[in-house]
Amino acid sequence: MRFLLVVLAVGFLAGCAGQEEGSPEEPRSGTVDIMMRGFEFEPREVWVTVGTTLRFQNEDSAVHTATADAFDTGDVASGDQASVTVDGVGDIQYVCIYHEAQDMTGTVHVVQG
Ligand SMILES: [Cu+2]
Repeated sequence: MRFLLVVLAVGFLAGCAGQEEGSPEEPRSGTVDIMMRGFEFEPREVWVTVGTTLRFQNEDSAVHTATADAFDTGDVASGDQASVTVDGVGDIQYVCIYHEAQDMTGTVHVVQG
């Protein structure tokens, strides 16, 4: 019985980790939250399907952006959020235009749903 509980707990934790970022096999869809926290995007890399909305939430005191060729949130003030929708398959590299030099960058892998 104890063994079973441990297996369930590990499975639950693995499920949460997968849910957080998705994977090539199990991309996320709907609305996916990406935190702007500590001058980093979190998660830094996500897998989503075409049509997914990315909701960037700024938990820092500094202003951030999430900027790519495919989308641009514009300025996101402290405590604010901004959403963009990805509508094409491919890998999107994005940056915060203010903190790119501090390696505030992220990647969105957009795959067919
Ligand atoms: Cu920034």
